[in-house]
Amino acid sequence: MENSRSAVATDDKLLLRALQGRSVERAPFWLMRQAGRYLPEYRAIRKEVPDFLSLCYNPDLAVEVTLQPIRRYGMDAAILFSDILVVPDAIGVKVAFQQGEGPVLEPIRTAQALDQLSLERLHDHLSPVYATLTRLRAELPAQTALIGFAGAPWTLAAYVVEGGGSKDFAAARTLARREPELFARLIDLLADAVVAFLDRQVQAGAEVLQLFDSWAGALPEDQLELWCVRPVRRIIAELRARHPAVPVIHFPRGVGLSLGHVARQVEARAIGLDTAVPMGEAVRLLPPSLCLQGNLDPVDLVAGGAPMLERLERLRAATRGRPWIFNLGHGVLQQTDPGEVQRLCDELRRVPA
Ligand code: 1CP
Repeated sequence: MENSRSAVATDDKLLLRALQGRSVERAPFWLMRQAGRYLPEYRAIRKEVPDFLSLCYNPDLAVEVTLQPIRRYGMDAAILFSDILVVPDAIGVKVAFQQGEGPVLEPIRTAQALDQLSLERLHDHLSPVYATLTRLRAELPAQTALIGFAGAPWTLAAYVVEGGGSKDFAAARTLARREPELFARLIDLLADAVVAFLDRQVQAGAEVLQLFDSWAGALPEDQLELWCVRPVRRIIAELRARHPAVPVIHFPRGVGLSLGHVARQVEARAIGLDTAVPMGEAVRLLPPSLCLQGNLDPVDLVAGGAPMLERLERLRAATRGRPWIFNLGHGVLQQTDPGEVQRLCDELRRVPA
């Protein structure tokens, strides 16, 4: 039986209350990429490890960097420190992060290459991530929710086929058009891996899950349906069946006018809005019970000062009466001044009149 004290504590977390559609005294907030290179204490830890993935797979260090922004700013949620590319790494795609160059992957473009990948070693490989979550759950302040995450299948496939980052992911989109059956096998494998990974994240202590579909906006309508909407809908349905109380936030970056369709189809508990979506339009377009998350421009946080706080006021006004989680429209930029993050968080913690 569940310990009743911890059940009450969980229930009290502002982020969870907003995701359940319950009343909150102020909007909960966290920031995508709240841990990372804009923080000097992150850069100090990063120097201790030979490469970025070693940081993701070291529970002592991953716990520490997850907690760094919470200690400074007291966000309402901590997001596991890891990366979306640990999933390709765990199914057998070789992944490396080269200093200053971003990720480099062994590209998967043929049936033979795809046949080499499997789920067999997934949990073994990702066990340090589960250990990190369990320790975080024990160490976080009682009011701070713990967010686990994964990349959505299309975004992962885009990196896997391309062999790294790209402006337009043309190789991945071309393979999807030319060899839809092969591409569907890759998407299905990634979707199975994501379900298994997120299921274990919840068992290890994650209370909320976010699916990052950072490159959803690269797909035209029919392809968006095949490679984003359908697999994400399946992932969310399977997670809901296993963990009905755990909310999923979907972040389909860049989908523009398809936002309403995507949101209705995938049935996430909340939708992450990117920088380009006008909040007032999102409020009109999306179902009233759907929790909205977003979407201050990360550049507004770099620029900082009073104009940033004015943008925040506009978001507050546009979302009044709606379940809303404050976030950025994309991750914190490296050149961000930690003092401006403090200014923003102080204002977010103030309960508006
Ligand atoms: O050397 C370093 O310090 C590496 C910088 C870095 C960091 C701090 C990378 C490399 N990843 C991360 C952490 C990270 N990545 C988190 C940690 C938790 C937090 O938010 O605080 C998360 C959630 C991610 C997710 C992630 N990784 C996404 C989805 C979100 C997004 O930004 O769109 C993507 C696309 C990645 C890939 C990735 N990882 C790192 C880089 C440089 C990239 C992008 C490569 C490209 O430009 O395509």
